[in-house]
Amino acid sequence: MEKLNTIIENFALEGNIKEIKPLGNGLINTTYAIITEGDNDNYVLQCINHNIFKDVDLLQKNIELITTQIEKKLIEKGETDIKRKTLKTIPTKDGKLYYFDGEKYWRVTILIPDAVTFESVTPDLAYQTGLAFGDFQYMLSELPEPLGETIPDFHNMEFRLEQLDDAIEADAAGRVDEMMEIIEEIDDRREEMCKVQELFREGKFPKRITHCDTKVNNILFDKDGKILCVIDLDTTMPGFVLSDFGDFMRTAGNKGKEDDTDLKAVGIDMEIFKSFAKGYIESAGKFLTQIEKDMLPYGAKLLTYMQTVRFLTDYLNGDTYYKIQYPEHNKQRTLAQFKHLRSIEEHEEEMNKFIASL
Ligand code: GN1
Ligand code: MG
Repeated sequence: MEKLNTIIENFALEGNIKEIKPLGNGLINTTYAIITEGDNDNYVLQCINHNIFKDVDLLQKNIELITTQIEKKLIEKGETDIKRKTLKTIPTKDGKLYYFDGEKYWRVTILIPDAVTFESVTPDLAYQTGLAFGDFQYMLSELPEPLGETIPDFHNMEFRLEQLDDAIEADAAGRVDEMMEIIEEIDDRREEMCKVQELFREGKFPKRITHCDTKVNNILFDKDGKILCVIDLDTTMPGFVLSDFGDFMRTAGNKGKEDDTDLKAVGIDMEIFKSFAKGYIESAGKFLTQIEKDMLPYGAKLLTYMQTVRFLTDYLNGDTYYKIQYPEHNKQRTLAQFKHLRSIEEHEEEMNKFIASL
């Protein structure tokens, strides 16, 4: 904590610091809340995972573009609660968007007051969130400058499968044998899961600006259950709308947890699916093409499949990417994601019918 104090001194913060404490449970960056004395703003200090986000300049410039655009759009709409609905970066004392301490990269934003996050939501919250994501994508459809890819090929399914193949080939942790059954299940679905990329190459499926990490705990709500804003903007970049729809179904749409040890608890919650889809199509309907709308249930499958592949790859590599809490954590995550995928597959027809009815 001593070290954190000296890091914070480099940022243009107001007020005296009372307390610094860990915040949230992200799997990538390390996050702290900075609580100040009196009525001053509180802040969020984050150590950027530089192994994963290699180009911090590009990352922070993207975020500045995104938040400036959201702020502008909200003001145009007559929104008054701007401070709680945009996640502006607090610059360093010399006006930079991050601070490099010679080893690590740090950034600061305001800690949005009176906000909460959830690991699961009610149907009503899911509906609100659907509306908000449609809006988020819409607001970012007219950025003054294009966004860069903060992680190249982030949601590229073909690339994720290549990474899995490399991991199987290397078998660095000696875990391939025990995962053979699931590796075969993954294989069976390869072609289908790369279909959207094929459609993109044929010019039949567009790319837009998408958040690419719409797990439910990346959304801030106020105390009355109204959505405030979407956080964790690191992966907001060009992608398929399926990513954002799908990641919400992968997380909030799961009756269990992404790493549930009780696989029986895992599976799609159709109430959440329907409520979110309704909200999302209400707001995104104004720009979605027919094929994008029709393929939303496929998106739920795709993102859950992709996350299964990513957790499995990390398990085979010996846990080099995701933070883990126990040695078999990535294995448990893989099994839980796969169980969720199976459940989505079982409900696909019902999902398709519902989307068609909207
Ligand atoms: C990571 O940062 P966090 O924990 O919100 C990951 C997502 C995964 C998610 C799985 C940059 O998100 O892509 O879907 O874990 N972020 C990155 O829980 O890889
Ligand atoms: Mg997060």
